[in-house]
Amino acid sequence: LTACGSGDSSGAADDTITMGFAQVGAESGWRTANTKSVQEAAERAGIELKFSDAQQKQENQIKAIRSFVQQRVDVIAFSPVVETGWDTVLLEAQRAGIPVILTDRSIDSDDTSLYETFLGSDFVEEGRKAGAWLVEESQGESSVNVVELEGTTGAAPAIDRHTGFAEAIAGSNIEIIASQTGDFTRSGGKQVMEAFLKAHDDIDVVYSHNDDMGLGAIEAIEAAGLTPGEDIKIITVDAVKDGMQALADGRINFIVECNPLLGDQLMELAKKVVAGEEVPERVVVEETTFTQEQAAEVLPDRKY
Ligand code: GYE
Repeated sequence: LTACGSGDSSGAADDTITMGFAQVGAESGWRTANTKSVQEAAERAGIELKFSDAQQKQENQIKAIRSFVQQRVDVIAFSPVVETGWDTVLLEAQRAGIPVILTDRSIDSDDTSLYETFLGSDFVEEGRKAGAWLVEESQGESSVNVVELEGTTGAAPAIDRHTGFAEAIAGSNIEIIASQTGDFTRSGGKQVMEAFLKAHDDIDVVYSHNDDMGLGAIEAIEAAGLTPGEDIKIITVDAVKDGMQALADGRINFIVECNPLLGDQLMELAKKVVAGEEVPERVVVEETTFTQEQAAEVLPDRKY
C-alpha cells in the first residue's frame, strides 16, 4: 500500500482511539487534579479525547454520553454524578456497540453488562479509616459530637463515606448529631457549617466528605470566633494540596487520601477494552491516610 498523506486532512491514523469522557464538573481540587490527569494521560497514550464537563448535573452528563454515541467514539468513560438512573443511556451505548468504562464513581444498577470495568477508590473503606481514627482519638472521653458535611446527594462517595464512617463508630462514644450536603464545594461546606454552628453549641468534630467542604467549614468556624483543629476537630477525605497545607498548619486534624490520578490506568484499560481484551471488572486504587506530622513531611513533593 502506498500512502498519500497530503489528502488526509484529519492527520489521524485510522487506528487512533477516540474516547468520550463525561466528567462530573469542576467542584473541587480533587476534580481539577483528576481532569488534568485524564487529559495528560490521553495525550501520552495517543488517545483522542472528547471531554465534556457536566457541571454536577446528571442531565448534562446523559446528554454528553448520547452525543458521544452519535459521534461513534470508540470508548466512553465517565464518572457518574449520582449512582442511579443510568440504564437507559448506557443501553443506547451498548446497542451502538460502544464499550463504557466507569471511572472514579460507580453506578447502582442490576445490569452489570452495561459497563466493562470500574476503576476507582473504595469509598466505604475511606469512611472506615476516618471513623477508626476518631474512635482511637476519642478514647477516654465521655461523649463526642460529630457534624457531617456530606458530598453530593446520591453520589457514590457521599453514600459510601457515610456508611464506612457510621460502621466504624458504631457502639462507641461518638455520635453524628447533624448531617447535611455541601455538594463537595467549598462554598457549600461553609454555608452548611454556618447553619450547624447556629443550631448547635456542642460540636466537637466535623467529618467532611472532602477537603474543599472542610476548608469552607474552617472559614465558618473562624468567623464564629473558634479555632479549627482545636475547639473543633476536622477530619476530611482527598488529601489535595490545600487540604494537606491546612493539615500541616494544624487547622485540619486528619485526612484520608483519595487518589485522583487515574488517567494512566484509565487509558490502559481503554486500549484493552477497544482491542477486545479481558479486563478485571473492578480496579481499586491504593490509598493511605495522613496525620498533621505526616502532612508536613510529604507536602513539598505533593503533585496536586
Ligand atoms: O472526593 C470530591 C469530588 O468522586 C472521589 O468527588 C470523588 C469525589 C472527591 O468532588 O472532592
